[in-house]
Amino acid sequence: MGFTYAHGLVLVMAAAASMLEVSVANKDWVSKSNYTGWGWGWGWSSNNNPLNETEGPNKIIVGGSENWRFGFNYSEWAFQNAPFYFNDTLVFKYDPPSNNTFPHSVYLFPDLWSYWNCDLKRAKMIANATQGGGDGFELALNRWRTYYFACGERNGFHCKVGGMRFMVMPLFRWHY
Ligand SMILES: *[C@@H]1O[C@H](CO)[C@@H](O)[C@H](O)[C@H]1NC(C)=O
Ligand SMILES: *[C@@H]1O[C@H](CO)[C@@H](O)[C@H](O)[C@H]1NC(C)=O
Ligand SMILES: *[C@@H]1O[C@H](CO)[C@@H](O)[C@H](O)[C@H]1NC(C)=O
Ligand SMILES: *[C@@H]1O[C@H](CO)[C@@H](O)[C@H](O)[C@H]1NC(C)=O
Ligand SMILES: *[C@@H]1O[C@H](CO)[C@@H](O)[C@H](O)[C@H]1NC(C)=O
Ligand SMILES: *[C@@H]1O[C@H](CO)[C@@H](O)[C@H](O)[C@H]1NC(C)=O
Ligand SMILES: [Cu+2]
Repeated sequence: MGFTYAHGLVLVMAAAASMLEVSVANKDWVSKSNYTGWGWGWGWSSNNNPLNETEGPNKIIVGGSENWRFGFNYSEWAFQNAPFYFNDTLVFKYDPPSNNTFPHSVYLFPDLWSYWNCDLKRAKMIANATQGGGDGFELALNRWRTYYFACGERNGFHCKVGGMRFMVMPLFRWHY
């Protein structure tokens, strides 16, 4: 378990550093540690729950109580709620389009370059504007890959300016 913890932390830091978005020197990164996800507290610094390795995969609501919306910093959220594990499920919740909400969606970028530039040309839509309603859109992290998520609305504006992007690299969980 000690190894899992350290291993996870190193990978999280590496992922965060490669994003160039999350500064480890940022004084806020320890204190702003409220756990906004939903689950049993696998986050390494996020809450008071001890690791409970008898639990199976978690369901994590992206953004916690903020859901999937414009103007929330999801790369920071992902950093604070890491690590995520193989077979965990991410849930994207957002209101369907109506007269008083702006639509959102979920896209996957193929690589870091397009993620970094919010370049949607080769991105794949995995959930359209209506699929975030109700219980939300669920995606199981069942591939050994880095997932580059973003909202695809307004031709990258939500991604670039609205903070609606983050990346996740699922880790192997040694024990259940
Ligand atoms: C998100 O937060 C990180 C770390 O605090 C910061 O570096 C980054 O610029 C923020 N991104 C947005 C879109 O506000
Ligand atoms: C974090 O938790 C503290 C104390 O529990 C609370 O006062 C604060 O409002 C919370 N911050 C956020 C962003 O939820
Ligand atoms: C871990 O979770 C299981 C299933 O919810 C529960 O039965 C068990 O008591 C928990 N163990 C600890 C140490 O919290
Ligand atoms: C992930 O879930 C699938 C289907 O439930 C299961 O067959 C597989 O063993 C799981 N893999 C890991 C590493 O937990
Ligand atoms: C949106 O507004 C139009 C005209 O203002 C109205 O006819 C329509 O019913 C509204 N739709 C919803 C979902 O509220
Ligand atoms: C979104 O996807 C759902 C499920 O595939 C489909 O039923 C719906 O028509 C789509 N909505 C739009 C606006 O494309
Ligand atoms: Cu959006």
